[in-house]
Amino acid sequence: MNKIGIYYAYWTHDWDADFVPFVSKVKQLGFDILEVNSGTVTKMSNSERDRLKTEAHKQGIELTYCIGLPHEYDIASEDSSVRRAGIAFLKKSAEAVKYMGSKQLGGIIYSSWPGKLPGNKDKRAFVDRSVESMREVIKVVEDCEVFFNVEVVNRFEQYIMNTSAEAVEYVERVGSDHCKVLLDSFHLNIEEDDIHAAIVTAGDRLGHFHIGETNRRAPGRGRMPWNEIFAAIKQIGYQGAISMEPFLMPGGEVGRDISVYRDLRDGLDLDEEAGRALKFVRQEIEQA
Ligand SMILES: [Mn+2]
Repeated sequence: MNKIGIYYAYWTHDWDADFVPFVSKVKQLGFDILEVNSGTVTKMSNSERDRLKTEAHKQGIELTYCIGLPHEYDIASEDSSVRRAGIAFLKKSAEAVKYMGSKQLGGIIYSSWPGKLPGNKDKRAFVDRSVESMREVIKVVEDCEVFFNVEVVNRFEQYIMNTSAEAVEYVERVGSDHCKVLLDSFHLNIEEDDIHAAIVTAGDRLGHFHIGETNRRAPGRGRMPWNEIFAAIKQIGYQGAISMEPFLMPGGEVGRDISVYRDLRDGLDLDEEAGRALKFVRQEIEQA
């Protein structure tokens, strides 16, 4: 059975947070993994990292990492100084993940988030620059023995890759087993003709998987075709992490950046809802 995680920002209004209290929270709810913001961990001192690492070890919780790079670190940028800054930040991020004793970092690490293709520009030049930057980053990722997973997101959030096929082409061009694909059911639902086929297309290139309903409610509340998704996951023999990313609360940086404009909690207790979704996901995987 795949290990199941949840993203800390389900509970926060800000991207920067103290992750330590969330370790015991997700443990009590029954999760295997807490997914945190790699930007915050990259900026931490070693003693701050030690505090989080110790707590995760004590609770038996694995940590995975996610980020949408800010514009100043866009490794696809036309501005070489921006690309240099992004490459340096991603190298530091790989070293931070290694320091934590963790393995997986993913997200929009190939450009910036949210990212729109500048008008009248050829996308291919941006993809080429991103691949070239990532080839440099991935050497450090390999040395650190960690994995960078490029997340396929919908057209309203990024332009470099919107489909599983585009992501596979990207990681093949990067040419390292340490650069893999991150698929997310929320984004798959918007862009793919066939969700099952998209997961099969990623195949053994799949390095991480995000789940959520079509409106980013927790799994089990909407019309996401879970049986189709988990059957595909089983078909390709994916053994990696499955991390849920529900976003229910409007307000703050998180509500603003995720475009949560209405309260999706509907009176639900967030902890109970996460626990319910976890049971639902484990049951769906078993039945698929
Ligand atoms: Mn995601």
